[in-house]
Amino acid sequence: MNKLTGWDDTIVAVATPPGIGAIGIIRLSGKNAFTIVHDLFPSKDLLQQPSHTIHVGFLKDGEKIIDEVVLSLFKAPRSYTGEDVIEISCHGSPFIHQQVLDACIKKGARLAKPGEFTQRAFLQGKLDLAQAEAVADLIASNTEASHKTALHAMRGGFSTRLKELRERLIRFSALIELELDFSQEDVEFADRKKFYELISEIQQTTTQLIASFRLGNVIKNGVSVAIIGKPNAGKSTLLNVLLNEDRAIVSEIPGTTRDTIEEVINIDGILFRLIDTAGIRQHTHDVIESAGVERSLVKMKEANLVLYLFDVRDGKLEVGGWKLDVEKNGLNYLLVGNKIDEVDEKEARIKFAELDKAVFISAKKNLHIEVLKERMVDAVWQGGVQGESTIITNARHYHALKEMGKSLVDIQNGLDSQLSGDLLALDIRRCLHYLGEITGEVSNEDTLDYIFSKFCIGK
Ligand SMILES: Nc1nc2c(ncn2[C@@H]2O[C@H](COP(=O)(O)OP(=O)(O)OP(=O)(O)O)[C@@H](O)[C@H]2O)c(=O)[nH]1
Ligand SMILES: [Mg+2]
Repeated sequence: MNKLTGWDDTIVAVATPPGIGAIGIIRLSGKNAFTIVHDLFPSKDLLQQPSHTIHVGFLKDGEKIIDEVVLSLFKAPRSYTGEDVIEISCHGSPFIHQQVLDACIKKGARLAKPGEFTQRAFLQGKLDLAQAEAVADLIASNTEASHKTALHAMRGGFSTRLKELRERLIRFSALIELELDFSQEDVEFADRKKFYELISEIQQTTTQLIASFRLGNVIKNGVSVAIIGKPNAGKSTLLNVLLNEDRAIVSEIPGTTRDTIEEVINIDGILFRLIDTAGIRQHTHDVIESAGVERSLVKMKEANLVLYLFDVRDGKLEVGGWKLDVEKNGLNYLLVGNKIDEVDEKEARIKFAELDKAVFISAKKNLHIEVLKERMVDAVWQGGVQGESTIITNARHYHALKEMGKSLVDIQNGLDSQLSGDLLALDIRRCLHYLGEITGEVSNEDTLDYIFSKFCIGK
């Protein structure tokens, strides 16, 4: 690992966001962190201080006082990176931050690259790769649900499980490779039945993780919700009431909304991207409106969830075209009967009784909107992935898991057809490779640079 470029340097960066604040933190990590700061901090002999202590004093560049600061000391290996780390808390002025950085660089530190602290934590074995990537997700998390999945992954989540499976697979692989050395003698060290069981177990975990990606992805990036329905159904009114503001124009003229409008709301810790669309009707001679209708249909197909809104005063819900579209595309949808304030609620429920999924609301009078929100949240969690269970959110992991899945099928087919040990060993190696890619046992400098370059500087 030591051959990575710049690995030996002591790195420095501002760890707090740019701009003015109450305090700012400059972080150093590397073998010279203590001597560098020691030279800038005359009031105490830092080299004699124990780990996990804090010290107040002036930070000086030669005779010039830069700031009065607080130092937090972390000696290797008990630090975030696993190396010697010092955090300098100074006053939150960008000018002071720059002065502190310059002084550290003058004494031999180098400016850290994005994510380099976390990269070092990974290289020192403090975190595996999946955990390190979860650190970036944790920083970026902006809802309760995305925070929870990132935290779970950072604390080991599924990588512990994958590592355990990988170790068991390595043991089998070693036995099979051993058989190859004795190929003349026709011996079997690896119990094929047990091996088959292990492969099924890995396959189960892999399939489950792959399936969780859809949900993981919506948790991370938000659930797109297309509000679809005939002109005048009240789609824009619904958007406004969900947002609690007059975002879209509402009028009694059918065909008011021409273009799609998107806004974001947070319901129960989940981010929803609401999309108000142009009302769908087949026979419009208005070119702009029909372009809008086209766009609505596209948005509907792309959405994670469709709210199909209808006016409860309509004689009967035309379940024709849209339902086919929704179901053909495997879309998740909720039927929403609007304008319940205009009719007798009980009668309406009886009239539409055959629509078992329907929710009845009045967008205009703000009736049962909470029920609709609950149903939207339920629609996201449906599919059984809940609470503590592991959810993957990272596209890199998803692709590695997919490849693993393919190699597992090959191994199984190989076992079924009593494939020779050397060919089986190849498939196993392929599977091990992808497993290791997720947790970082298998990695190269380019992949690492790519992953960590997406972090912010100072992390
Ligand atoms: N009584 C009643 N009227 C409503 C309700 N929701 C919307 N309306 C009215 O229905 C009319 C159409 O509402 P919009 O929200 O513009 O309908 P839309 O579906 O966006 O229509 P287009 O953009 O033309 O497709 C307006 O006059 C609204 O005030 C409701 O719950 N009850
Ligand atoms: Mg509208």
